[in-house]
Amino acid sequence: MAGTSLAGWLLLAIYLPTIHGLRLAQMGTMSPNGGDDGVDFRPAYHITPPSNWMNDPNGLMERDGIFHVFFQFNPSAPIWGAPHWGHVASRDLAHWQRLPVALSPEETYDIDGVFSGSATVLPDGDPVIMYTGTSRRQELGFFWQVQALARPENGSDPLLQRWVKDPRNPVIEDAPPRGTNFQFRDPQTAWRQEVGEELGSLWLTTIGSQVSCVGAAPMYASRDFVKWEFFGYLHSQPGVVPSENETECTFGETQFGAEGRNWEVVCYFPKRVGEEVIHIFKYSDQIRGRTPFGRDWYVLSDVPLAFTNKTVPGQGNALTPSLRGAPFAPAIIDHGDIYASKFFNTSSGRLLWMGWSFETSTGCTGTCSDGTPLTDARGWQGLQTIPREVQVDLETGQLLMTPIGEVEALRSAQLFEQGGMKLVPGARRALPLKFPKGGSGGRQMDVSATFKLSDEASAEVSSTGFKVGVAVTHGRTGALTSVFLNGSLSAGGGGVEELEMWVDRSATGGATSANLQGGRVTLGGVAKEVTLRLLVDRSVVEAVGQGGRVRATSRVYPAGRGDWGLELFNEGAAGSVVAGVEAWEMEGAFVDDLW
Ligand code: DQQ
Repeated sequence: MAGTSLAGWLLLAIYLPTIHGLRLAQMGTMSPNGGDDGVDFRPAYHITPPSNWMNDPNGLMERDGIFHVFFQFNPSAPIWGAPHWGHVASRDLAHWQRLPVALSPEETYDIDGVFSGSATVLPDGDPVIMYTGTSRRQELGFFWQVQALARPENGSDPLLQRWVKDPRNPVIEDAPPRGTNFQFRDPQTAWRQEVGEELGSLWLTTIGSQVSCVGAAPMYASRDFVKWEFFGYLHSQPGVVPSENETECTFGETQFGAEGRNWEVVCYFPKRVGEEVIHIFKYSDQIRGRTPFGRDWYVLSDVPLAFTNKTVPGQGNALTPSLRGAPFAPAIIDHGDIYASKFFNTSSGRLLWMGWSFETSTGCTGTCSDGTPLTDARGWQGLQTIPREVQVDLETGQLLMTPIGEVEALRSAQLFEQGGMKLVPGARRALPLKFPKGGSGGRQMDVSATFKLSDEASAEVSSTGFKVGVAVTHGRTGALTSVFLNGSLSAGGGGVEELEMWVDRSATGGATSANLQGGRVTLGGVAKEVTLRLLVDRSVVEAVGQGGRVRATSRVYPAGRGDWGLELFNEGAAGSVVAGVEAWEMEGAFVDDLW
């Protein structure tokens, strides 16, 4: 296949298992460090694998009032390998039941991995999964990728526990023209679309790809969901020119996407906002040397899709990312340890999002897919975020993404509630949390904090530094994770004009990704108050700032034992703020039976 070095693929195929073999051999002599006892770091209310390795969310759907989350799962080891589809289901998006593996590699076309994919609920109510089947063709050495279908064995089983692969698989074998079957995966939930008078209404899907050495989202069209044909490009990597000579994409570039020249887990969802339709497109890219090396992006557009069927990415893409006449530059979905996330629609028309948060503990590189002695000893890796509600804010031209309201069903004891707490500049205040007996000691918390500018701060006329936040303290060692909002006040007084949110892990210990994760918040006006929401769950802090305008999901591995706590701080020079905080203990999400 053009663009691929055979020696390179072979090297990787041999290299990864060998490395892991060595690590497993070391395990017997290794003892986990403080606090890492295999239980402490496993989140309780986030979806985690029953054991071993988890990565991308797959096949997200609601069917007859049951929500299904499938996920990339290696049942044999706590490292990436021969993906299966694990499965959990829920009736309320808060409590989840673990179900048997839904799809396993067992056919010639998927023998080396049932890679990522999606579910589409057809108009008759029957769901169908489209996934990527991979086989390591001996002569090619690496993962040859084709698309395949699976349907429930028994549509009347509300839990959809058993899945049958379509005998006509693979249903899409041809990568797009000038593409490669080595970079052709993760079909997206299909949508039905009028594509012109001649063709009428078709099913369309889009598949993460590399074409002519650029990241691309080719579309495939079908009338019957079985026969699919290339249908031009939905979108492709902005700012790069497709290569005339595909062999310029050498091994490293093709597999790991140097310069992001390969797109994975692409998603497209149109969303009605008032009278208009906003087109939301998402992709995942990897860039060696970037921290984080994997990242998820979105673009928005108010321009209708225009189908051209062109065969070169970027020359007639259907989607033009543009809002209110201005080009829409790719925006970061989450500044933390997130990759391969997905959007999905509920039957009531809500648009939700969920992402894989990989481990970043000591020794991990990238997404920790080849493990470390520590992750081997823990016996599991990876989690899914709490689903987030997605709204389009047309005023500021961005997505607002907040943890779904349903997660509040997991709140048990209220640990703290108080408003009107004045924090003068330099103040730091530990909150007296009331822990319930038998609870998590602050390791599982839902925290909301509001910081209002006091009159004296609002009256400031200079552009003074503003920095307020919440620190999660991790037991007796003094380790802490700070989440803060900083920026400046408007020159004319009255509020915060510039704002950023950051998760600071420099005093947490144990994470290998950047200590500071966060970024700028687009406010759309001067703000009188700023807000933080933290979902703390043992080794993850999901931080959401300013009503979903900024998100960072950060993994934390504090070594300390003893109760965790919360501290408020005001480190800015901008004047006093008045804080309000509510915090709850969170119950575990897993149940034996949904009824
Ligand atoms: N992981 C899957 C692929 C996908 C990648 C394999 C993203 O299908 O492209 O486990 O993490």
